[in-house]
Amino acid sequence: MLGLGNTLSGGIVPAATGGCNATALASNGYSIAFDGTNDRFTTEADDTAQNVTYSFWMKNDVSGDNKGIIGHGTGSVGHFMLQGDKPTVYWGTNWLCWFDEDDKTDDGNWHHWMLYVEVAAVQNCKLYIDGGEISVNSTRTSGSLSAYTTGISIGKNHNDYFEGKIDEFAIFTGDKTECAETYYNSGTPTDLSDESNLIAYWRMEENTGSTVADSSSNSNEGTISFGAAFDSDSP
Ligand SMILES: [Ca+2]
Repeated sequence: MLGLGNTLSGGIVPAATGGCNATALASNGYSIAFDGTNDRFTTEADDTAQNVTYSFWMKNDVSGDNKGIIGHGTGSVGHFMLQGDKPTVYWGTNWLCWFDEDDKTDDGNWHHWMLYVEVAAVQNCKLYIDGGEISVNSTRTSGSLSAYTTGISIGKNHNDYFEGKIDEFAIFTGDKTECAETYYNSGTPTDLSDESNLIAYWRMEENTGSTVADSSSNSNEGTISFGAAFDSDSP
């Protein structure tokens, strides 16, 4: 699926365009809770490695490892996790980027996360929590990118599962992190449905059934299973 913001053959990535808008949401009533054992959200979206930015709200109180926040198949493929207390981009064998530890990663409160992954140059990863940039701690680039084998999963990667709650999950082509402070909006989620470069946007407001609608224009609906459940706790 080619679109604006994809990596071009020369490695040039068009900058995110259209600016950043903080439009108020009418309401936000629900998130999805994951048990860390087998709960998952799956979709066919984001099934090919390309440079993207993930914007989401997350809450967990697990100290140490809490893996499986984002995955893309079997093995450590397109895997974002908390390894120890370090947010970790694990996009292939010996193809990693670790961020500094931060109190916000597991303090039991809702925080806004914005992660940029440059798939062919993983060392260029960027992470913002509540609008503030988290420094890159270390990288490993002796290996290579692993091809995705599924669309994105949330709460699961291979046999690793995330314990906590996630809400208002959006994917953008290219580097959208210039919008991190705007989307954090002092702790109140904004409506991202009209933002530029949007691939998918799951608001998780259904509170019934197992299908999660895509609030972008791309109809990338998701499915929750194995006990992942809507939860009235939301940011
Ligand atoms: Ca929501």
